[in-house]
Amino acid sequence: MLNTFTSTIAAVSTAKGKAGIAVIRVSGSNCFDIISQVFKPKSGKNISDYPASRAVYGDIYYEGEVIDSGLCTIFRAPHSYTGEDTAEISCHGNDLCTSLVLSSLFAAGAVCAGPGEFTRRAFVNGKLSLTQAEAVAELIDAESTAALRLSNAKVAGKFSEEIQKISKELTDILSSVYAFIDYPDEDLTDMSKEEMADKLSEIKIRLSDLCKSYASGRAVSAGIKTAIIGLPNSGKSSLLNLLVGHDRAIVTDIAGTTRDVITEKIKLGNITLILSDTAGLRETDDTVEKIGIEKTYSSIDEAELILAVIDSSIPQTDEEKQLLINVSSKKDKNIIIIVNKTDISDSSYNRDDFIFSLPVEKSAVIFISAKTGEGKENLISYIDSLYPTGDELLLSGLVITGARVYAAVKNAYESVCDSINALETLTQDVAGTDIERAVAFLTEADGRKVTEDIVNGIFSRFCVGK
Ligand SMILES: Nc1nc2c(ncn2[C@@H]2O[C@H](COP(=O)(O)OP(=O)(O)OP(=O)(O)O)[C@@H](O)[C@H]2O)c(=O)[nH]1
Ligand SMILES: [Mg+2]
Repeated sequence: MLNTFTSTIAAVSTAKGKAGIAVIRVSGSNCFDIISQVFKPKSGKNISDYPASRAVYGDIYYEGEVIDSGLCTIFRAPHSYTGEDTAEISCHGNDLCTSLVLSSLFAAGAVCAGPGEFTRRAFVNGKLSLTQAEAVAELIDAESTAALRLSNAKVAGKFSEEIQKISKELTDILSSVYAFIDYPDEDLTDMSKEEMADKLSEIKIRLSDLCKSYASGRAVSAGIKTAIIGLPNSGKSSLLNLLVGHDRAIVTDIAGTTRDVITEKIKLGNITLILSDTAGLRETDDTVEKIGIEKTYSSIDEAELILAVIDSSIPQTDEEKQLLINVSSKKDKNIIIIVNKTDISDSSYNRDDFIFSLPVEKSAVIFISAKTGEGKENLISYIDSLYPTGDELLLSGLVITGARVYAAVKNAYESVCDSINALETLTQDVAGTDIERAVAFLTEADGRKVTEDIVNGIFSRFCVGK
Protein backbone atom coordinates (compact mmCIF):
# COMPACT_ATOMS: atom_id res chain seq x y z
CA MET A 1 0.00 0.00 0.00
CA LEU A 2 1.27 3.47 -0.83
CA ASN A 3 2.10 5.90 1.91
CA THR A 4 -0.54 8.59 1.62
CA PHE A 5 0.54 10.70 4.59
CA THR A 6 2.32 13.95 3.90
CA SER A 7 2.34 15.47 7.38
CA THR A 8 4.70 14.72 10.22
CA ILE A 9 2.74 14.04 13.39
CA ALA A 10 3.63 14.40 17.06
CA ALA A 11 1.92 13.45 20.32
CA VAL A 12 2.66 12.49 23.90
CA SER A 13 2.51 8.70 23.99
CA THR A 14 2.59 8.24 27.76
CA ALA A 15 -0.24 8.93 30.23
CA LYS A 16 -0.77 12.36 31.76
CA GLY A 17 0.44 13.16 35.27
CA LYS A 18 3.72 13.15 37.18
CA ALA A 19 6.04 10.29 36.28
CA GLY A 20 9.73 9.40 36.02
CA ILE A 21 9.69 9.91 32.28
CA ALA A 22 7.28 10.74 29.47
CA VAL A 23 7.66 9.87 25.81
CA ILE A 24 6.79 12.14 22.90
CA ARG A 25 6.57 10.45 19.55
CA VAL A 26 7.19 12.05 16.16
CA SER A 27 6.58 10.32 12.82
CA GLY A 28 6.64 11.37 9.18
CA SER A 29 8.90 12.32 6.33
CA ASN A 30 10.13 15.55 7.97
CA CYS A 31 10.70 13.88 11.31
CA PHE A 32 14.46 14.49 11.57
CA ASP A 33 14.35 18.07 10.22
CA ILE A 34 11.77 18.89 12.85
CA ILE A 35 13.52 17.01 15.67
CA SER A 36 16.84 18.70 14.92
CA GLN A 37 15.26 22.09 15.68
CA VAL A 38 14.04 20.90 19.08
CA PHE A 39 16.60 18.36 20.25
CA LYS A 40 20.37 19.04 20.28
CA PRO A 41 22.66 16.09 21.09
CA LYS A 42 25.26 16.79 23.81
CA SER A 43 27.89 15.56 21.34
CA GLY A 44 27.35 18.71 19.27
CA LYS A 45 26.39 16.63 16.23
CA ASN A 46 23.06 17.05 14.45
CA ILE A 47 20.46 14.42 15.38
CA SER A 48 19.86 13.77 11.64
CA ASP A 49 23.45 12.52 11.33
CA TYR A 50 22.93 9.60 13.70
CA PRO A 51 22.19 6.15 12.31
CA ALA A 52 18.97 4.26 13.05
CA SER A 53 18.23 2.41 16.28
CA ARG A 54 20.20 4.80 18.45
CA ALA A 55 19.27 6.52 21.68
CA VAL A 56 21.05 9.90 21.82
CA TYR A 57 21.41 12.04 24.94
CA GLY A 58 20.79 15.75 24.49
CA ASP A 59 18.99 19.01 25.39
CA ILE A 60 15.41 19.85 24.54
CA TYR A 61 14.66 23.43 23.46
CA TYR A 62 11.59 25.61 23.72
CA GLU A 63 11.79 29.11 22.16
CA GLY A 64 15.58 29.00 22.19
CA GLU A 65 15.85 27.96 25.82
CA VAL A 66 16.81 24.53 27.24
CA ILE A 67 13.77 23.26 29.15
CA ASP A 68 14.84 19.69 29.82
CA SER A 69 17.37 17.08 28.79
CA GLY A 70 16.69 13.51 27.84
CA LEU A 71 17.04 10.81 25.22
CA CYS A 72 16.00 10.80 21.60
CA THR A 73 15.57 7.36 20.04
CA ILE A 74 15.84 7.18 16.27
CA PHE A 75 14.04 4.77 13.94
CA ARG A 76 14.40 5.07 10.18
CA ALA A 77 11.79 4.11 7.58
CA PRO A 78 10.74 1.41 7.01
CA HIS A 79 12.11 -0.09 10.23
CA SER A 80 9.84 1.70 12.68
CA TYR A 81 6.42 1.13 14.23
CA THR A 82 4.71 3.34 11.65
CA GLY A 83 6.99 2.41 8.76
CA GLU A 84 8.04 6.10 8.53
CA ASP A 85 11.00 8.01 9.96
CA THR A 86 10.20 8.13 13.65
CA ALA A 87 11.78 9.58 16.79
CA GLU A 88 10.83 9.27 20.43
CA ILE A 89 11.91 11.92 22.87
CA SER A 90 12.03 10.80 26.50
CA CYS A 91 11.86 13.76 28.86
CA HIS A 92 10.83 14.10 32.49
CA GLY A 93 7.25 13.07 33.22
CA ASN A 94 5.80 16.49 33.88
CA ASP A 95 2.75 17.71 31.96
CA LEU A 96 4.14 21.24 31.59
CA CYS A 97 7.38 19.85 30.21
CA THR A 98 5.66 17.54 27.69
CA SER A 99 3.34 20.32 26.50
CA LEU A 100 6.34 22.63 25.91
CA VAL A 101 8.17 19.91 23.97
CA LEU A 102 5.04 19.40 21.86
CA SER A 103 4.67 23.17 21.28
CA SER A 104 8.28 23.28 20.10
CA LEU A 105 7.65 20.39 17.71
CA PHE A 106 4.53 22.09 16.35
CA ALA A 107 6.46 25.34 15.90
CA ALA A 108 9.08 23.37 13.95
CA GLY A 109 6.41 22.00 11.57
CA ALA A 110 4.86 18.91 13.17
CA VAL A 111 1.09 18.60 13.47
CA CYS A 112 -0.94 17.09 16.27
CA ALA A 113 -1.58 13.33 15.81
CA GLY A 114 -5.19 12.16 15.79
CA PRO A 115 -6.38 9.25 17.97
CA GLY A 116 -4.55 6.08 16.97
CA GLU A 117 -2.82 7.84 14.09
CA PHE A 118 0.58 6.19 14.66
CA THR A 119 -1.07 2.76 14.49
CA ARG A 120 -3.19 3.85 11.52
CA ARG A 121 -0.01 4.79 9.65
CA ALA A 122 1.48 1.41 10.62
CA PHE A 123 -1.60 -0.24 9.09
CA VAL A 124 -1.61 1.87 5.91
CA ASN A 125 2.14 1.31 5.48
CA GLY A 126 1.63 -2.45 5.73
CA LYS A 127 3.42 -2.86 9.08
CA LEU A 128 0.32 -4.28 10.76
CA SER A 129 -2.87 -5.95 9.56
CA LEU A 130 -6.12 -4.48 10.80
CA THR A 131 -6.60 -7.39 13.21
CA GLN A 132 -3.11 -6.71 14.60
CA ALA A 133 -3.98 -3.01 14.94
CA GLU A 134 -7.19 -3.94 16.79
CA ALA A 135 -5.11 -6.19 19.04
CA VAL A 136 -2.89 -3.20 19.91
CA ALA A 137 -6.00 -1.38 21.21
CA GLU A 138 -6.98 -4.52 23.13
CA LEU A 139 -3.49 -4.80 24.60
CA ILE A 140 -3.70 -1.23 25.91
CA ASP A 141 -7.14 -1.97 27.40
CA ALA A 142 -6.15 -5.38 28.82
CA GLU A 143 -7.08 -5.70 32.47
CA SER A 144 -5.87 -9.24 33.10
CA THR A 145 -2.86 -11.41 32.33
CA ALA A 146 -5.10 -13.60 30.18
CA ALA A 147 -6.26 -10.62 28.09
CA LEU A 148 -2.65 -9.49 27.78
CA ARG A 149 -1.51 -12.93 26.60
CA LEU A 150 -4.25 -13.05 24.03
CA SER A 151 -3.67 -9.59 22.59
CA ASN A 152 0.11 -10.17 22.50
CA ALA A 153 -0.31 -13.32 20.44
CA LYS A 154 -2.55 -11.38 18.06
CA VAL A 155 -0.22 -8.40 17.78
CA ALA A 156 2.46 -10.93 16.87
CA GLY A 157 0.24 -11.79 13.90
CA LYS A 158 -0.77 -15.37 14.72
CA PHE A 159 -4.42 -14.75 13.94
CA SER A 160 -3.65 -12.92 10.67
CA GLU A 161 -1.31 -15.76 9.67
CA GLU A 162 -4.06 -18.36 10.12
CA ILE A 163 -6.57 -16.28 8.14
CA GLN A 164 -4.07 -15.76 5.32
CA LYS A 165 -3.20 -19.46 5.32
CA ILE A 166 -6.84 -20.43 4.98
CA SER A 167 -7.31 -17.81 2.20
CA LYS A 168 -4.34 -19.25 0.33
CA GLU A 169 -5.68 -22.81 0.63
CA LEU A 170 -9.09 -21.67 -0.61
CA THR A 171 -7.50 -19.85 -3.53
CA ASP A 172 -5.62 -23.05 -4.46
CA ILE A 173 -8.88 -25.02 -4.42
CA LEU A 174 -10.49 -22.26 -6.46
CA SER A 175 -7.91 -22.52 -9.24
CA SER A 176 -8.57 -26.26 -9.44
CA VAL A 177 -12.32 -25.65 -9.59
CA TYR A 178 -11.86 -23.18 -12.46
CA ALA A 179 -9.48 -25.52 -14.28
CA PHE A 180 -12.21 -28.16 -14.16
CA ILE A 181 -14.79 -25.71 -15.46
CA ASP A 182 -12.65 -24.25 -18.27
CA TYR A 183 -11.03 -27.48 -19.44
CA PRO A 184 -13.39 -30.26 -18.36
CA ASP A 185 -11.81 -32.84 -20.64
CA GLU A 186 -8.22 -32.21 -19.73
CA ASP A 187 -6.48 -33.35 -16.61
CA LEU A 188 -5.11 -29.98 -15.59
CA THR A 189 -5.68 -29.97 -11.86
CA ASP A 190 -3.80 -31.44 -8.93
CA MET A 191 -7.05 -32.06 -7.07
CA SER A 192 -9.92 -34.44 -7.64
CA LYS A 193 -13.43 -33.39 -6.72
CA GLU A 194 -13.20 -35.61 -3.62
CA GLU A 195 -9.94 -33.98 -2.59
CA MET A 196 -11.51 -30.56 -2.98
CA ALA A 197 -14.43 -31.60 -0.80
CA ASP A 198 -12.05 -33.04 1.82
CA LYS A 199 -9.98 -29.87 1.91
CA LEU A 200 -13.06 -27.70 2.15
CA SER A 201 -14.36 -29.82 5.04
CA GLU A 202 -11.08 -29.42 6.86
CA ILE A 203 -11.20 -25.63 6.33
CA LYS A 204 -14.82 -25.62 7.51
CA ILE A 205 -13.71 -27.15 10.84
CA ARG A 206 -10.92 -24.58 11.26
CA LEU A 207 -13.33 -21.70 10.58
CA SER A 208 -15.92 -23.23 12.90
CA ASP A 209 -13.27 -23.45 15.68
CA LEU A 210 -12.43 -19.79 15.11
CA CYS A 211 -16.14 -18.87 15.38
CA LYS A 212 -16.45 -20.86 18.60
CA SER A 213 -13.42 -19.07 20.02
CA TYR A 214 -15.41 -15.82 20.06
CA ALA A 215 -17.14 -16.86 23.33
CA SER A 216 -13.72 -17.34 24.96
CA GLY A 217 -12.40 -14.13 23.40
CA ARG A 218 -15.24 -12.11 24.85
CA ALA A 219 -14.85 -13.80 28.24
CA VAL A 220 -11.18 -12.82 28.37
CA SER A 221 -11.38 -9.32 26.92
CA ALA A 222 -14.63 -7.39 27.31
CA GLY A 223 -16.24 -9.79 29.80
CA ILE A 224 -19.52 -11.73 29.66
CA LYS A 225 -22.66 -9.81 30.59
CA THR A 226 -24.35 -11.96 33.20
CA ALA A 227 -27.76 -11.37 34.79
CA ILE A 228 -28.73 -12.93 38.12
CA ILE A 229 -32.50 -13.25 38.06
CA GLY A 230 -35.28 -14.98 39.96
CA LEU A 231 -38.22 -14.45 42.27
CA PRO A 232 -37.81 -12.15 45.28
CA ASN A 233 -35.89 -13.70 48.18
CA SER A 234 -34.46 -16.55 46.12
CA GLY A 235 -30.95 -15.41 47.08
CA LYS A 236 -29.79 -13.41 44.03
CA SER A 237 -28.00 -10.75 46.05
CA SER A 238 -26.49 -13.43 48.27
CA LEU A 239 -25.12 -15.13 45.13
CA LEU A 240 -23.70 -11.84 43.86
CA ASN A 241 -21.98 -11.31 47.21
CA LEU A 242 -20.61 -14.86 47.18
CA LEU A 243 -19.13 -14.40 43.70
CA VAL A 244 -17.83 -10.87 44.32
CA GLY A 245 -16.28 -12.00 47.61
CA HIS A 246 -17.71 -9.25 49.82
CA ASP A 247 -21.06 -7.76 50.87
CA ARG A 248 -21.74 -5.70 47.78
CA ALA A 249 -25.55 -5.89 47.77
CA ILE A 250 -28.01 -5.61 50.64
CA VAL A 251 -29.40 -8.97 51.71
CA THR A 252 -32.53 -9.23 53.89
CA ASP A 253 -35.37 -11.67 54.30
CA ILE A 254 -37.78 -8.98 53.05
CA ALA A 255 -38.97 -9.85 49.54
CA GLY A 256 -38.21 -6.96 47.19
CA THR A 257 -34.96 -5.83 48.84
CA THR A 258 -33.09 -5.18 45.58
CA ARG A 259 -34.78 -2.62 43.39
CA ASP A 260 -32.09 -1.13 41.19
CA VAL A 261 -29.66 -3.20 39.11
CA ILE A 262 -26.30 -3.65 40.86
CA THR A 263 -23.41 -4.36 38.48
CA GLU A 264 -19.96 -5.66 39.41
CA LYS A 265 -17.08 -6.87 37.26
CA ILE A 266 -15.50 -10.04 38.62
CA LYS A 267 -12.73 -12.39 37.56
CA LEU A 268 -13.16 -16.15 37.71
CA GLY A 269 -9.72 -17.39 36.66
CA ASN A 270 -9.20 -16.08 33.12
CA ILE A 271 -12.88 -15.25 32.67
CA THR A 272 -14.36 -11.83 33.36
CA LEU A 273 -18.05 -11.64 34.22
CA ILE A 274 -20.00 -8.40 34.28
CA LEU A 275 -22.51 -9.49 36.89
CA SER A 276 -25.85 -7.76 37.37
CA ASP A 277 -27.94 -8.46 40.45
CA THR A 278 -31.54 -7.55 39.67
CA ALA A 279 -34.87 -6.89 41.35
CA GLY A 280 -36.87 -10.07 42.03
CA LEU A 281 -39.60 -10.69 39.44
CA ARG A 282 -43.17 -10.52 40.76
CA GLU A 283 -46.45 -8.67 40.32
CA THR A 284 -46.32 -5.45 42.33
CA ASP A 285 -48.09 -2.11 42.72
CA ASP A 286 -45.01 -0.43 44.13
CA THR A 287 -43.87 2.22 41.62
CA VAL A 288 -40.16 1.93 42.43
CA GLU A 289 -40.18 -1.85 42.39
CA LYS A 290 -42.04 -1.82 39.06
CA ILE A 291 -39.27 0.28 37.49
CA GLY A 292 -36.72 -2.12 39.01
CA ILE A 293 -38.52 -5.07 37.42
CA GLU A 294 -38.51 -3.34 34.01
CA LYS A 295 -34.76 -2.98 34.45
CA THR A 296 -34.53 -6.70 35.25
CA TYR A 297 -36.08 -7.46 31.86
CA SER A 298 -33.59 -5.15 30.12
CA SER A 299 -30.73 -6.90 31.94
CA ILE A 300 -32.05 -10.26 30.71
CA ASP A 301 -32.16 -8.93 27.13
CA GLU A 302 -28.62 -7.58 27.29
CA ALA A 303 -27.11 -10.57 29.08
CA GLU A 304 -25.40 -13.44 27.35
CA LEU A 305 -25.30 -15.60 30.48
CA ILE A 306 -28.27 -15.90 32.83
CA LEU A 307 -28.09 -17.28 36.34
CA ALA A 308 -31.70 -18.09 37.23
CA VAL A 309 -31.85 -18.51 41.00
CA ILE A 310 -34.54 -20.57 42.72
CA ASP A 311 -35.15 -21.08 46.42
CA SER A 312 -35.11 -24.80 47.17
CA SER A 313 -36.24 -24.36 50.77
CA ILE A 314 -39.83 -23.65 49.76
CA PRO A 315 -42.23 -25.43 47.40
CA GLN A 316 -42.05 -24.32 43.80
CA THR A 317 -44.79 -21.94 42.65
CA ASP A 318 -46.43 -21.72 39.22
CA GLU A 319 -44.98 -18.22 38.91
CA GLU A 320 -41.47 -19.62 39.25
CA LYS A 321 -42.14 -22.47 36.85
CA GLN A 322 -43.36 -20.01 34.22
CA LEU A 323 -40.30 -17.81 34.76
CA LEU A 324 -37.96 -20.79 34.31
CA ILE A 325 -39.80 -21.93 31.18
CA ASN A 326 -39.50 -18.42 29.72
CA VAL A 327 -35.80 -17.89 30.36
CA SER A 328 -34.70 -21.40 29.54
CA SER A 329 -36.23 -21.12 26.09
CA LYS A 330 -34.00 -18.16 25.18
CA LYS A 331 -31.93 -19.72 22.44
CA ASP A 332 -29.19 -17.13 22.10
CA LYS A 333 -28.25 -17.19 25.78
CA ASN A 334 -26.44 -19.53 28.13
CA ILE A 335 -28.76 -20.35 31.01
CA ILE A 336 -27.68 -21.80 34.34
CA ILE A 337 -30.35 -22.76 36.83
CA ILE A 338 -29.09 -22.17 40.33
CA VAL A 339 -30.96 -24.23 42.90
CA ASN A 340 -30.11 -22.20 45.99
CA LYS A 341 -30.31 -22.67 49.76
CA THR A 342 -29.21 -26.32 49.68
CA ASP A 343 -28.24 -25.92 53.34
CA ILE A 344 -31.93 -25.75 54.32
CA SER A 345 -33.46 -27.22 51.21
CA ASP A 346 -36.53 -29.30 50.75
CA SER A 347 -34.83 -32.46 49.49
CA SER A 348 -37.58 -33.06 46.91
CA TYR A 349 -35.79 -30.48 44.70
CA ASN A 350 -32.98 -32.92 44.16
CA ARG A 351 -35.41 -35.15 42.33
CA ASP A 352 -37.46 -32.46 40.69
CA ASP A 353 -38.41 -33.70 37.27
CA PHE A 354 -39.64 -30.27 36.28
CA ILE A 355 -36.21 -28.64 36.55
CA PHE A 356 -34.55 -31.42 34.62
CA SER A 357 -37.25 -31.27 31.96
CA LEU A 358 -36.31 -27.68 31.09
CA PRO A 359 -34.57 -27.15 27.73
CA VAL A 360 -31.13 -26.53 29.27
CA GLU A 361 -28.17 -28.84 29.57
CA LYS A 362 -28.38 -31.21 32.56
CA SER A 363 -25.08 -29.91 33.88
CA ALA A 364 -26.53 -26.38 33.75
CA VAL A 365 -28.57 -27.11 36.88
CA ILE A 366 -26.29 -26.31 39.79
CA PHE A 367 -27.09 -26.85 43.46
CA ILE A 368 -25.64 -24.19 45.67
CA SER A 369 -25.83 -22.53 49.04
CA ALA A 370 -25.11 -18.85 48.62
CA LYS A 371 -24.91 -18.74 52.41
CA THR A 372 -22.27 -21.43 53.02
CA GLY A 373 -20.60 -21.30 49.59
CA GLU A 374 -21.29 -24.99 48.93
CA GLY A 375 -21.53 -25.63 45.18
CA LYS A 376 -19.64 -22.48 44.19
CA GLU A 377 -16.80 -24.49 42.63
CA ASN A 378 -19.28 -26.47 40.53
CA LEU A 379 -20.76 -23.24 39.24
CA ILE A 380 -17.33 -21.87 38.37
CA SER A 381 -16.26 -25.02 36.57
CA TYR A 382 -19.46 -25.06 34.56
CA ILE A 383 -18.89 -21.43 33.51
CA ASP A 384 -15.30 -22.43 32.61
CA SER A 385 -16.67 -25.12 30.32
CA LEU A 386 -18.87 -22.58 28.53
CA TYR A 387 -15.94 -20.23 27.92
CA PRO A 388 -12.73 -22.24 27.57
CA THR A 389 -9.71 -20.02 28.23
CA GLY A 390 -6.80 -22.43 28.63
CA ASP A 391 -3.28 -21.06 28.15
CA GLU A 392 -2.77 -23.11 25.01
CA LEU A 393 -5.76 -21.46 23.34
CA LEU A 394 -4.80 -17.94 24.45
CA LEU A 395 -1.16 -18.30 23.40
CA SER A 396 -2.21 -19.68 20.01
CA GLY A 397 -3.74 -16.26 19.27
CA LEU A 398 -6.48 -18.06 17.34
CA VAL A 399 -9.23 -16.39 19.30
CA ILE A 400 -11.72 -13.85 18.00
CA THR A 401 -12.36 -10.95 20.36
CA GLY A 402 -14.33 -8.45 18.27
CA ALA A 403 -17.76 -8.44 16.62
CA ARG A 404 -16.40 -7.19 13.27
CA VAL A 405 -13.96 -10.06 12.81
CA TYR A 406 -16.50 -12.57 14.13
CA ALA A 407 -19.11 -11.51 11.55
CA ALA A 408 -16.60 -11.78 8.70
CA VAL A 409 -15.27 -15.21 9.79
CA LYS A 410 -18.82 -16.49 10.33
CA ASN A 411 -19.75 -15.37 6.82
CA ALA A 412 -16.63 -17.07 5.44
CA TYR A 413 -17.60 -20.25 7.31
CA GLU A 414 -21.11 -20.16 5.85
CA SER A 415 -19.76 -19.60 2.34
CA VAL A 416 -17.47 -22.64 2.75
CA CYS A 417 -20.47 -24.71 3.92
CA ASP A 418 -22.35 -23.52 0.82
CA SER A 419 -19.42 -24.45 -1.42
CA ILE A 420 -19.33 -27.99 0.02
CA ASN A 421 -23.04 -28.40 -0.70
CA ALA A 422 -22.64 -26.92 -4.16
CA LEU A 423 -19.81 -29.31 -4.96
CA GLU A 424 -22.03 -32.24 -4.03
CA THR A 425 -25.30 -31.17 -5.54
CA LEU A 426 -24.87 -28.29 -7.95
CA THR A 427 -22.35 -27.38 -10.54
CA GLN A 428 -18.74 -26.56 -9.91
CA ASP A 429 -19.08 -22.92 -10.91
CA VAL A 430 -21.52 -22.36 -8.04
CA ALA A 431 -18.93 -23.87 -5.68
CA GLY A 432 -16.36 -21.54 -7.22
CA THR A 433 -18.51 -18.49 -6.52
CA ASP A 434 -18.99 -19.61 -2.90
CA ILE A 435 -15.26 -20.10 -2.42
CA GLU A 436 -14.59 -16.67 -3.91
CA ARG A 437 -17.06 -15.20 -1.45
CA ALA A 438 -15.36 -17.00 1.45
CA VAL A 439 -11.99 -15.58 0.40
CA ALA A 440 -13.51 -12.07 0.21
CA PHE A 441 -14.89 -12.39 3.74
CA LEU A 442 -11.52 -13.56 5.04
CA THR A 443 -9.84 -10.61 3.35
CA GLU A 444 -12.33 -8.42 5.17
CA ALA A 445 -11.72 -10.23 8.49
CA ASP A 446 -8.03 -9.54 8.24
CA GLY A 447 -8.69 -5.96 7.23
CA ARG A 448 -6.99 -6.17 3.86
CA LYS A 449 -10.20 -5.00 2.24
CA VAL A 450 -12.43 -2.93 4.46
CA THR A 451 -14.20 0.34 3.98
CA GLU A 452 -12.86 3.68 5.18
CA ASP A 453 -15.74 3.84 7.70
CA ILE A 454 -14.69 0.58 9.35
CA VAL A 455 -11.07 1.73 9.53
CA ASN A 456 -12.18 5.06 11.01
CA GLY A 457 -14.35 3.24 13.55
CA ILE A 458 -11.46 1.09 14.69
CA PHE A 459 -8.94 3.89 15.06
CA SER A 460 -11.38 6.20 16.84
CA ARG A 461 -11.18 3.76 19.79
CA PHE A 462 -7.51 4.54 20.25
CA CYS A 463 -6.04 7.27 22.43
CA VAL A 464 -3.91 10.06 20.99
CA GLY A 465 -0.26 9.06 21.00
CA LYS A 466 -0.84 5.42 20.03
N1 LIG B 1 -30.12 -20.59 54.54
C1 LIG B 1 -29.89 -19.86 53.45
N2 LIG B 1 -30.40 -18.64 53.32
C2 LIG B 1 -30.14 -17.92 52.21
C3 LIG B 1 -29.35 -18.43 51.16
N3 LIG B 1 -29.27 -17.51 50.18
C4 LIG B 1 -29.99 -16.46 50.63
N4 LIG B 1 -30.52 -16.71 51.82
C5 LIG B 1 -31.38 -15.83 52.62
O1 LIG B 1 -32.53 -15.55 51.85
C6 LIG B 1 -32.97 -14.23 52.09
C7 LIG B 1 -33.05 -13.45 50.77
O2 LIG B 1 -31.74 -13.35 50.25
P1 LIG B 1 -31.36 -12.23 49.18
O3 LIG B 1 -29.99 -12.54 48.71
O4 LIG B 1 -31.62 -10.88 49.71
O5 LIG B 1 -32.43 -12.58 48.07
P2 LIG B 1 -32.75 -11.79 46.71
O6 LIG B 1 -33.09 -12.82 45.72
O7 LIG B 1 -31.66 -10.84 46.40
O8 LIG B 1 -34.07 -11.01 47.13
P3 LIG B 1 -34.68 -9.65 46.51
O9 LIG B 1 -33.61 -8.65 46.39
O10 LIG B 1 -35.70 -9.29 47.51
O11 LIG B 1 -35.30 -10.02 45.20
C8 LIG B 1 -31.97 -13.63 53.07
O12 LIG B 1 -32.48 -13.76 54.37
C9 LIG B 1 -30.75 -14.50 52.90
O13 LIG B 1 -29.94 -14.56 54.06
C10 LIG B 1 -28.80 -19.75 51.32
O14 LIG B 1 -28.11 -20.31 50.47
N5 LIG B 1 -29.13 -20.40 52.47
MG1 LIG C 1 -31.63 -8.84 46.16
